[in-house]
Amino acid sequence: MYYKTAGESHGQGILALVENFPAGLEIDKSKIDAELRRRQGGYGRGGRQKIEADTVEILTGIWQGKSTGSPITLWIKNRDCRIDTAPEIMQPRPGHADLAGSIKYGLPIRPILERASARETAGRVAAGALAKQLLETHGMTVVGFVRSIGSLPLPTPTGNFSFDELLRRRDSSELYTIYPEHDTVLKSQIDEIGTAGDTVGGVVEVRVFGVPIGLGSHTQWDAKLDGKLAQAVMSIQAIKGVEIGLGFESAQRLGSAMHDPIGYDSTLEHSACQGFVRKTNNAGGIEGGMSNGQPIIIRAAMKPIPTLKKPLDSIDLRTKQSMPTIYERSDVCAVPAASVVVENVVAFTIASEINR
Ligand code: EPS
Repeated sequence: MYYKTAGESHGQGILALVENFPAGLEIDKSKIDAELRRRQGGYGRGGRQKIEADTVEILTGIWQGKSTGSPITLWIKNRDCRIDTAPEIMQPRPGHADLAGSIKYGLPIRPILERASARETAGRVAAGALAKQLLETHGMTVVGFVRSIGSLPLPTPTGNFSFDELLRRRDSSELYTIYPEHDTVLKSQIDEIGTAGDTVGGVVEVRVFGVPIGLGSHTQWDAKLDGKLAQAVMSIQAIKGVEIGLGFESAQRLGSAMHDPIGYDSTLEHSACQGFVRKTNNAGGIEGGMSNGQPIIIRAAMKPIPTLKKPLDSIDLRTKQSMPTIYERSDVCAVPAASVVVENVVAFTIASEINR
């Protein structure tokens, strides 16, 4: 199972084509729409989301409410469709695809930014929300949330939170964190940053519950589950770091304080872990490129969005003279939205492993 996306930020819309989705699954379109709605939300979003009201149209691959095994086409229409009249930009924005894309393809910046835009993630979320419905039939659940925004610390969640508890907490926070009591402080931080004409990034985390032992493989570099997840997540716009389990912190620990000792509990024989229990999950549910029956835990670092009200130094591509970047509008903070994108991208990657 795999997917591709197509579409431009201010073109007619965004499309996702999902191949090799199994036949016979009942598909609930409202679950895809709910994820699209969540992706548009979160405190700190810019003016664009007041224009768009994303819903999916399923163009192919579903018959009488069920998947047919044929390619599934998911279509999300853009309301702000003005690509042909949108102004040309001559100053590439530091941090964006503008400079490298324009030079590589020998094109003006406009067609580059239109495809590089994070609007494309609407397609990834639609594909992921479809894949989640396959995961559900295998008893797997996925939840994504915001771990931090900017430099403001949030408590570190313990490994003991259940899926339901994480979901309940996350859905009561305007910032999609699992500590809604910190929303006020985070919101005023975002307001201050926005007033200063700046943008802010953060860290998001995704946990997958009910993952059986043995997804992925140790046998080849491109069959490893951690490698597949890292590529899927790292390819999301503005993501600059990915870690699984303890991630970078594991480099500082001794082996005895890192690896998760193995125990056996026969009452769990019929669950995902087949009875093989761990007191800790520092490995984040993956050992040797394979799922080990523990929840998968993956984090991603999102850089601040490169479109800033406060201009940055750049060069006019025609004259090669110094010119500040120009600004139309942007998000001050899209970290909550990124948590939805990472959640759905992870869901798709795991679902592809059960349906190879
Ligand atoms: C984006 C620029 C902004 C964001 C956009 C990503 O769009 P606009 O230029 O129309 O204001 O809002 O994200 C989305 C449209 C979205 O749906 O997430 C960019 O340049 O990457």
